[in-house]
Amino acid sequence: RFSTAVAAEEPITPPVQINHTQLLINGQYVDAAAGRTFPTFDPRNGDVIAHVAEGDAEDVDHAVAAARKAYDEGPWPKMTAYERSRIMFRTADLLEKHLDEIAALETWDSGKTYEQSANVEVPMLIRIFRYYGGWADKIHGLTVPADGLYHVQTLHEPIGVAGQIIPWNFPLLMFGWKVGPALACGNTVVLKTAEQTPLSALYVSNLLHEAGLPPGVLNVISGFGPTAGAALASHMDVDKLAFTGSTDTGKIVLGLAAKSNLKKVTLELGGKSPFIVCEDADVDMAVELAHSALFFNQGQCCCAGSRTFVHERIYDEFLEKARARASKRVVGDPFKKGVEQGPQIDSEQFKKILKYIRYGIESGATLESGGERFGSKGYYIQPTVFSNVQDDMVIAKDEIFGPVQSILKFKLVTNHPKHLDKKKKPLSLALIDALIDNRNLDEVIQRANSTRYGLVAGVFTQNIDTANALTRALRVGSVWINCYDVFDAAIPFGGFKMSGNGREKGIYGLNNYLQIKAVVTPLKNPAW
Ligand code: TXE
Repeated sequence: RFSTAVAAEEPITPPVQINHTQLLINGQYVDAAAGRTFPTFDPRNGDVIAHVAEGDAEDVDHAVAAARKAYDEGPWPKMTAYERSRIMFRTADLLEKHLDEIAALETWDSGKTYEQSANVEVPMLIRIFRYYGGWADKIHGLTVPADGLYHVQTLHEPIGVAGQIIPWNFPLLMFGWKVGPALACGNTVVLKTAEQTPLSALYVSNLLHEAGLPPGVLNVISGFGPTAGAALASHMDVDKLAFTGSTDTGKIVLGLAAKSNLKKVTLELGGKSPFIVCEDADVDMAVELAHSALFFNQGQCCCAGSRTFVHERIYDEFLEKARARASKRVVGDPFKKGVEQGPQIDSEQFKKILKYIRYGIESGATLESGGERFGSKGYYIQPTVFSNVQDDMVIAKDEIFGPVQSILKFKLVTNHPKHLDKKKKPLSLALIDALIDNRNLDEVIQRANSTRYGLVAGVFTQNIDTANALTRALRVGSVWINCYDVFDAAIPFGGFKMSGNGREKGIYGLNNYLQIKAVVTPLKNPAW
């Protein structure tokens, strides 16, 4: 059913050279202080791609000192905002010029398809640099009409040294979402990449310097979480920490921040997002979007639509089509044109996903498609579909982070406003009542919300009232109605509940990197 011919071939040689494997501190590529390195692997076959400098607490100290100096003594926060903006725009131009190499490096290190890297992720990275480059000279405070004879103004100032810890599922996008707003606001940065994917950030950071970024403004540490990551989270001279990763590690870094200097922390964590297909949805569109909502990036997305709720009246048709679509998914070497799904990131994630597939089978869900590894080399997994999934099954509760779709049946009880007595109340109030009633009535709302996570949701319906009711009742940071995975530099992203706090991207993303200073001056000097 899956195109095994592709995996059996020799892996395609990536069209890129690896030039940067050292840590980037104070504008220089340097070895780790302890001289250690670690291997980064090709997920297509487990071969070593390169040995990369392994930073630890001492290197983090050096990087933070460089960032502190670049912040305190300048030139970065002291440069005109226009100059900062121009460096960010020049960076975007250089990223565009080197798009092919960057995309190849990203695919080689992470296993995502080259088409995705080149057509989606690197272009989004470029867009982020242009978006936040555009903001750099438009950040300003307010004048405040306070009581009394005072002139009151607020200054929106950078926070200082930002520590950033990113994961391996979108190495470059996470780099952009974090570095873009931090630099636009005038902060300096120490960023720790994920140990699985250190290469692309090192390459791209060189382009930032080529664009004119002064030394020390952006420092990049490759290394492991409990050493380099923990050192950054607990550093006394880091003013702000931005983290993307698992909820468990999010708790650890928040604790480290609290125990050290109470640095401000924003967290973007896991999810178990509902994808709700109502009775009146366009089934073919919903099948296709539910498929990509889950399988995109090998299922390794915090916002994966990992609980596909389908109304009972269209359930059979949806299931048939979802199974057929997954069976047609093209798995293989991510460098090959037309391939939709590459390997999982590493053997740990590969084993974790296969374990969850076993749990699904053992707990009585129906395996409709896939269920095993794909090929015999590397970390490929067959696109897998389970039906008859129940809310209390572990596959419906835990973040699997792999190509495993879980389909659940629901019954929507809609309290449409036409049933209301319009004579008693104006229609606008009646509508609000209807929405509130829906919150109580709808089984799917209760089930969708019954998770510790709250990142995103998809809603598929042609009925505006149903869409409104679900949108307002779902406790999530983003709702996509009749669409999914719409990421734009201007649209904020982040979670409710244990999916994290703070919002990245858009105007809201700036708040993470600014602090507000209130300045009060008497309108008339009291001594006069
Ligand atoms: O995540 P970690 P892992 C989820 C997904 C996945 C699971 C485990 O379910 O299967 O997490 O993945 C750094 N102090 N997500 O183990 O540990 C680490 O080096 C400071 C969802 O890779 O959270 C890396 O840079 N830092 C997620 C980053 O944290 C530490 C994306 C993320 O790794 C640390 C990735 C420590 N003690 C995984 N320990 C999403 N939200 O998209 C680790 N790190």
